[in-house]
Amino acid sequence: MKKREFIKNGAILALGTLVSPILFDSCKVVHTVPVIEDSPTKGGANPTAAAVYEVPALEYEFNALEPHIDAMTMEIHHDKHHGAYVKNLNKALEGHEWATKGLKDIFTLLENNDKHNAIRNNGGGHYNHSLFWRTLGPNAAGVPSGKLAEEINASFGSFDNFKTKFVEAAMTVFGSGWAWLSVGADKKLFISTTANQDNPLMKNLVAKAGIPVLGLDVWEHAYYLKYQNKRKDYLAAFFNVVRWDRVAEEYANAVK
Ligand code: MN3
Repeated sequence: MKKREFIKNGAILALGTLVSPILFDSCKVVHTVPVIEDSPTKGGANPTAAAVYEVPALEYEFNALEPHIDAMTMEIHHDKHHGAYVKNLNKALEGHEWATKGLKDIFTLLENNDKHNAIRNNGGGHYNHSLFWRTLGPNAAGVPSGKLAEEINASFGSFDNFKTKFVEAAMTVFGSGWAWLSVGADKKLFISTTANQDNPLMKNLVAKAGIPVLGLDVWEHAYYLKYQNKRKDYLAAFFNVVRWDRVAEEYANAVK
């Protein structure tokens, strides 16, 4: 399928989700919709079938986030890096006892040992990047509104304070990892970081568990072509492409 058709179908399906979640669930090309893929795209009708995940199509062109995130970084990051996580996740789940479970369930089962490293790293890689692409977009510069804005103000004092704290956290990630804004069990927002492709849903692996609503990839592959060692410049640029309307959707689901 050509990219333009992909986008068109994605838009139609995205519209479909607004009016009919059932239609959406039964649609066979569900993976072209940029939602976070928690469950396998195959195996629904046959629960013993192996999970097969797919990289979600971007809703925007690779160059759409310029000058903040460059086209080549986006293309390599989405097609090659995310592509590899998905390929390796499918391989790791083949014949595995967890093959028919959704990723969110799998995340809660992970323990701090080396037993499931391939699923941990590649499952996290798939989930984290799916959230990342979904909460980015062109012409998105702005501030949160509504309940999310109120909660950010209540938790961090102001949106500017939140950004400062989020950037500080992202700067402390040594090597590869992520910075997160999540909703905890108490329904309050908190900032945290994880190493590698771990995320706050992996409750046995993190200091504080929660449901992530915004993730920032601070692996060098996310920024090195444009920013080299200047991670802080990348972090500042990131806020120009955050879709707060999408973060608000994730937040609304997390506090349900
Ligand atoms: Mn990445």
